[in-house]
Amino acid sequence: MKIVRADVIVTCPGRNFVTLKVVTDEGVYGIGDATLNGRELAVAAYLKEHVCPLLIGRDPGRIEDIWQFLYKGAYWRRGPVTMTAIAAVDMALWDILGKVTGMPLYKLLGGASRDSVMVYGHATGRDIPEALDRYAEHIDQGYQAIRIQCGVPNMRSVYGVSKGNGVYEPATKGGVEEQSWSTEKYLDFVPKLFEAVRDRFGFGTHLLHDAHHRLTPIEAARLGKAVEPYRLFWIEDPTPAENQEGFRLIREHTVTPIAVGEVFNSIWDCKQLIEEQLIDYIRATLTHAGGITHLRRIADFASLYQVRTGCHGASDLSPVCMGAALHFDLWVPNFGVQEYMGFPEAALEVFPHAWQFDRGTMHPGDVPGHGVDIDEALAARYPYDPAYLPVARLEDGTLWNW
Ligand code: EZ4
Ligand code: CO
Repeated sequence: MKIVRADVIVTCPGRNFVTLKVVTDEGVYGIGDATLNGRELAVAAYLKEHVCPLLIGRDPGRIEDIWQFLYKGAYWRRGPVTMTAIAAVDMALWDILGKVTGMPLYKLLGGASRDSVMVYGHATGRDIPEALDRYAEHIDQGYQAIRIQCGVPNMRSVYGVSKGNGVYEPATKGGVEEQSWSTEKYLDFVPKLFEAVRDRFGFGTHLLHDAHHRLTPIEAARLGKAVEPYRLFWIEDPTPAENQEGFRLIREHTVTPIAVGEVFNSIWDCKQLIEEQLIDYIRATLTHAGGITHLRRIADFASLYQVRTGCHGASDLSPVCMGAALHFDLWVPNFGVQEYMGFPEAALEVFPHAWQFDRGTMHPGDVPGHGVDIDEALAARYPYDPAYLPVARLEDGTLWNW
């Protein structure tokens, strides 16, 4: 079997997605997600100009060799653009292998380690009562794990809160939106949010929160310590993680579990965090961290240190990534939780999928491969529409971490 074509499909059914379709001489094809939020066309060009031509004529069954070829062979290793492109190829090749062997991806990986995958949803509100109402809705839908984000009093805007009544979408059209941030106001307020959740709903749900890299290590330590009574499942991205040793300071002060890594693209981004047991959950995901072949390596390494997975699953990771991730989650022995934000209706139509949601859990389905396809004719009806993540500035105008 040989690869005869590799096409890049850019589409915007409610938000932008980049998809790779790898076609073989036997007509079997595989699909991979190559979406890098806000920098979509860089990956599309990397694939189109530099990767797709190199795939032609290769045996799609040599997944590991093609991964090594694209990683080592480029000379320029790592980085989000490169690793997202490699991930898309890898995902598509695993999809082909599944179709050829007639097996769902999770069986190829070693079979299911659990009956279903626990996912967490997002409850966001402009203030505490609204956030609690959203939290209650998630409980009604069967969620066992819920992330809460809430507007901070006297702050102009806050990350993770949807505009109007729509679902929160981590990208805005028509330029880069500027939002404001005050660590002082946030730190004074946010423990009250968790207290309100536990007061109203008790301790029966896993409570999660994303600090979105806004704190310094000592501020993160203070937050972790202050919220220990509310027993969070995790605080996510408390501080930027380029400096992995920064997390030692957090660890010295608090037992609140830490999740990090949605922006990571290789095992080198989290090697120290994992081996020094500075985190509890690794959030790297298939699309941005080199696909199944590389994420499996990260998860196996993490398992040595009892670090569990908590894959990023925002709506900017396409339904293709969602499908592949659910296979991965169903198999991976050291699974923690999977993020699930849902998708715009149009995206669900463009990407026919075997995965299903059922009362706070998900299953990838049992069709061969990862079970997600793309309707190219429908995709063509949604042209690319540039959108960017917002940026955050301190109240004095200083550009801050998003
Ligand atoms: O900002 O997916 O946990 N989820 C998040 C997301 C990220 C976006 C980045 O593209 O932090 O909303
Ligand atoms: Co996050």
